[in-house]
Amino acid sequence: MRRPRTVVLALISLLAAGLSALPAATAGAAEVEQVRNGTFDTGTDPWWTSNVTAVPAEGELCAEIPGGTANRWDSIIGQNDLTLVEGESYRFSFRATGTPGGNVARAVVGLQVEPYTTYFEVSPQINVSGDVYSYTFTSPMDTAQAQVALQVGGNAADWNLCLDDVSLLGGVPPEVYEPDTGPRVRVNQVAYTPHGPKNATVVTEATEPLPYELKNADGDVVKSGTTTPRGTDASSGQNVHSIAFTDFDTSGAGYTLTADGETSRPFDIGTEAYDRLRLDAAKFYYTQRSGIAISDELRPGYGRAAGHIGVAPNTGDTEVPCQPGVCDYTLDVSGGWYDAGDHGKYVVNGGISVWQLLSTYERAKLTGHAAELGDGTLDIPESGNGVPDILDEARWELDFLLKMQVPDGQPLAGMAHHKIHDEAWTGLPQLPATDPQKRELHPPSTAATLNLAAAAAQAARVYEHYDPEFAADALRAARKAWAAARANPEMYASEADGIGGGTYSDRNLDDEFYWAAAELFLTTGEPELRNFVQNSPVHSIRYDAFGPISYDWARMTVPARMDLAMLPSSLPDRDQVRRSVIRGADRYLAEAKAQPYGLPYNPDNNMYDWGSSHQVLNNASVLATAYDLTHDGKYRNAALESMDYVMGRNALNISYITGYGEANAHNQHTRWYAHSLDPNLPGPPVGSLSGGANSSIQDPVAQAKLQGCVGQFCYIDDIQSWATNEITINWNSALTWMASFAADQG
Ligand code: 9MR
Repeated sequence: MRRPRTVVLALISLLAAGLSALPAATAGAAEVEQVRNGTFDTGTDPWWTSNVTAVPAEGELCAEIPGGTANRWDSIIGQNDLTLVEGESYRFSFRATGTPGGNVARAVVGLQVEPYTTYFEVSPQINVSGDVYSYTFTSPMDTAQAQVALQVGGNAADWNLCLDDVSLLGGVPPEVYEPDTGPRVRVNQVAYTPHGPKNATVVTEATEPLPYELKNADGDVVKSGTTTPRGTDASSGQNVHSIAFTDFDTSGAGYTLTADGETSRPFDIGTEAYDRLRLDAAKFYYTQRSGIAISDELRPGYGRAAGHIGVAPNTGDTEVPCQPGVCDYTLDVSGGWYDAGDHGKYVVNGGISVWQLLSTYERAKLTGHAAELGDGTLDIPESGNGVPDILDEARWELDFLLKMQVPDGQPLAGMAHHKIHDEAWTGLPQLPATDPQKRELHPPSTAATLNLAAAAAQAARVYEHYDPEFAADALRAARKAWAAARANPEMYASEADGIGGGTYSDRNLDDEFYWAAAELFLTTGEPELRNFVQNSPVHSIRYDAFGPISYDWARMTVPARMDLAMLPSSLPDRDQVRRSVIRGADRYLAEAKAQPYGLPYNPDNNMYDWGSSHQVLNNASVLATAYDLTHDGKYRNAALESMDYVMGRNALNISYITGYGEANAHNQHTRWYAHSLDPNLPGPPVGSLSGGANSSIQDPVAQAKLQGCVGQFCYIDDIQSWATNEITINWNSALTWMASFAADQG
């Protein structure tokens, strides 16, 4: 502990005066310090350092850190052999001074041995002012092999760091986190469509109806009425009322709703925001691209070097070996999109994302809106090539998916490798081009093979008009994958294969077989495939396909049904499929009506799923499809009303779409739009959907701040909350699909 001179002098004079008025210890009895010699009063033992040069200092640890290393962990100051107790909360704090200021340190509490799991991490900037950093987290583990470490590498130039008062205090109360939820009148903070539903939710203690006023931007009251009490909303635990002002249809900006003494955040009535969102949601993919430099001209502020093109320090993705023992060839699997905030590329999740973008286009074509997604709409390098931009964008991923297929002449030829990613998780922030880790192909899986088959089969019909050669290649690859999956129906990706990348493991593949067969059938019309579809256990009317979650990367029955319902084919029981989609929509319609926040998603036991905001949108897309099938306005209205939830009409009063709505998610978990960790990096692009509330709060930040959260409240806009606040290609595809539907209703 380095004491400022004045304090030292004051203490000396207190002692000299014979007084014993030393400050009382503030720690409660149960709070126990885990770190030894965190004040450096007795030298620097038992601290260890790696690739830093200790500088003599009194009462603190100062070190020179070399610049120009690639990773945070290339220079470390740490202490090992600490004990953590599962479920106990700890306050991790330290004082740090950096010269020059502005370098980033990664402060970690984690396992000191492989796989070096981090239980808590933050990456603050260290300044010349000498700041105290303090965080509370809850240990997910019992271990006597924990370490605290400051990983200080990965900065461009040499710098100096002084560290003091490092503390890991056990037994502290878990932090009480109070989200700023703003005014109690909750609206779609972006826009209601002029001829669509207009609903709001008021959080109040009142049990009787309350008066409300709708005001325009000038503050004139343009409508008034009374609220409808709705009782306690299970998804938030709040007592709420609802407001319906659907019949007000004058377009404009800056409207507000006032009730119970509170005024909502402003909103528009109009369609312009949906026209923009349709494109912004799809533009998200360009900056997720691997294997190509991102043009700063096309995306101002987002230009960056190409990631993983066989140029150091990357080791991939042009010649990627398998994990040891899996294969003895290498593959060029460059290109594709990074899955999310990580640098992994996964065939399973690539498949649904491609399907949803291609379906956005197929639906737009069927409903006469293809031009809105046409050539030149997305400002991508291919704009102007005569192909609709959304197809050019999906092609970037399709080419990658095809590269993941096991080549002819190798064992398991035709199967698809499940995924490719780093050997271990990289820290934040990390630009794709600076990722130095070893990349590996993971074993082929049946699920990945079926994703490839389905997406490539769909591509074969969608690209036929623009690029017949590619369409033919895609169909060949799809057939080969289909045959390989039939021959190897039970090759499951391991649930344990989650180091350095997600698992995307799924042991129920009836739905993936059904989806791949449906796409192949819709493209080729072949009777054998039709028979497969009709005999699939998930095709049966007795099979309940429309559960609380309609579909996601692991559940692909409903997308198959939607396509079989919408696209022309010789399926004899097509009407029955259509009726099943409409019955599914009826379920989500009932959920939306029953819930005061109007969302068509009501998970069992109120356990919000990982990526709940996209589950809301996927369920909404079933409603939208029922509207396309029936033209019954009740489905359209419920689908449009679902947008309210993701645009701010929710318990947290937050829009989950970056750049849309006055209070919006913009600190999502990502390694290269990591502005909240490094001011030199951009934040997530406008139109990025955050995963949203997740009741299982798997990450340390969510665990520290959201213990005991109810449904909608299990969310925090913090870059380290990877369980509640990530961005992914399959979530933005849900947003693209629904934004396009909503824009079409203008
Ligand atoms: O979206 C996936 C979610 O359904 C799973 O429950 C979760 C845990 O396996 O993984 C999510 O996907 C992540 C993937 O594994 C790695 N990239 C980021 C994805 C979003 O968090």
